[in-house]
Amino acid sequence: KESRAMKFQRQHMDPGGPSNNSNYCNQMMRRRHMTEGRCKPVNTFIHEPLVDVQAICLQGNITCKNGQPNCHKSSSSMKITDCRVTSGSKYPNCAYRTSQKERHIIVACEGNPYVPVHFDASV
Ligand code: PAX
Repeated sequence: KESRAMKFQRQHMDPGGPSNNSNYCNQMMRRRHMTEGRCKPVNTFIHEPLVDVQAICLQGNITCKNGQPNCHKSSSSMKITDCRVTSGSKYPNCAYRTSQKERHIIVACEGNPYVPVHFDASV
């Protein structure tokens, strides 16, 4: 079974990116299986090495949006792409707007090893 840590990598890691291609989100949301059953409304891909994203779990500890205490904010800004479903998108034809950004990111971490399992926000 896919662990929470592996699911985070599938949904959020793309160290080889970004591609400056307006179809990036349409392709990646499908390729990473986030358009099955429904169109996942919002999803962020991170274009930084996995070790740098895992290291966020050792950086500034903050409260998550859901009130849990296990969130961490990256000390550096990171290259990301936000994917947001378009208003006219109708499942199973999921259509996304692609926006590239450089932001500090907030992830929730769990386990031993203590690794990212949820993407909370970018700021
Ligand atoms: P998730 O299901 O929220 O969390 P995501 O991050 O890819 O998935 P399972 O067993 O899978 O249910 N977990 C936590 N979740 C939330 N908060 C804390 N503190 C926490 N600690 C552990 C994946 C797993 O992490 C567990 C949680 O129980 C899950 O376990 O975001 C909705 C989705 O949109 C993404 C982030 C979320 O997907 P929202 O609005 O509820 O915060 N998303 C959102 C994004 O990618 N980019 C964005 O900018 C925003 C706003």
